[in-house]
Amino acid sequence: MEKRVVLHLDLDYFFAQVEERKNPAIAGKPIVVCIFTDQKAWKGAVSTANYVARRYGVRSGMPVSQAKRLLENTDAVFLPANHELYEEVSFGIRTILASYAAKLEQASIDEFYLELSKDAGMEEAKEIAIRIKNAILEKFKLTCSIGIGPNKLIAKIAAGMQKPDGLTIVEPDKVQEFLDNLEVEKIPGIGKKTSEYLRAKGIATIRQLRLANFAELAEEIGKNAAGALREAALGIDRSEVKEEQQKQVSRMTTLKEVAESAAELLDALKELSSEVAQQLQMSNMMCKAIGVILIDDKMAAYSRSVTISFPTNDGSVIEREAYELCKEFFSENKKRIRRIGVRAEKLENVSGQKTLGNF
Ligand code: TTP
Ligand code: MG
Ligand code: MG
Repeated sequence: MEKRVVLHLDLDYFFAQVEERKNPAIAGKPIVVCIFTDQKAWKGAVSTANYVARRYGVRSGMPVSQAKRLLENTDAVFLPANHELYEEVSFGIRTILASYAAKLEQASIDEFYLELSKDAGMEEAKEIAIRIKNAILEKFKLTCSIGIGPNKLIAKIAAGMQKPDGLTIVEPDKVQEFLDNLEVEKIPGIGKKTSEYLRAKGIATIRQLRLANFAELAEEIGKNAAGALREAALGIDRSEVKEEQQKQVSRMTTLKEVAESAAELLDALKELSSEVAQQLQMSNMMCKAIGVILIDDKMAAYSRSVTISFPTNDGSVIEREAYELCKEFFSENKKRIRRIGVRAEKLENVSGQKTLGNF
């Protein structure tokens, strides 16, 4: 087996941290980001909460009404999720990470795997991790937690060990020692059912799992599941860091002056569209949809997109569509726009073949 150095990065209380950065006045208060179905009636689910709110027992997925009860008599702030903004930040972070990795895989909106170059040792990996943390802090004022290990499994578990703002490094010859004392629930993907099953058998730690009777496990939960548990308990993970094809190309800029009409955005749109087009041409891609992102002076983000009838990588076509989208936006909204982005979506290779995962 070839020696690898894999780094896993997960942003700390991601949506809530972005909200905190956007509005420093709420920092230090319990912050709950909510997916509301009815905001006035406090209906919906908690998307995430900052660590202050978590101390009161607030968790992702719980009903907003329950979080409200837990935080009664505090100065808690409940905010609706602003997905566009989180996507934009996520994309920016991805761009930073790309420059540090031989291979980069985005596992979720706030989670990434990086495979470092083959001859990078653990010391170098540590330096890279520190540089990445600083770059994200400097550019986005966000903290993250990083784990480094010889494979994805170990890197991911390590990243969760010292949240927030953690950095945990597991040397290849320390893997078993690292795993043995952990509870079985630390293995990613172990659901409630498996956890209950193992605990009922007296298997609570990874050491106990490693020493368990696997023939018996295989009999009871199937060969595949038991085999997967055994490999995890031994710290074995052969899966590769999968570099997906690009799904979108986008460029953003901060305006010199606040814009309140599409006409005021024309220069910026021209430049951004031309940059997006160049990037598409360089990667031998066409787009079948074009989007704009508009961010106002209160940091609220809005996006609009349109599917076009034939694929393009022509800057003037992108610019025209983006301009129409901005006109449409201003006809419906009176906002003061500070940042603008142009995005090419639904990418396909020039040969006409769809790139994987676009649809
Ligand atoms: P996570 O990385 O699981 O959580 P987190 O970043 O908020 O906190 P942690 O410091 O523990 O990493 O998820 C990333 C984002 O995904 C999170 O900020 C909000 C969103 N999310 C949901 O909307 N619903 C959910 O149930 C979960 C788990 C996450
Ligand atoms: Mg996170
Ligand atoms: Mg995550």
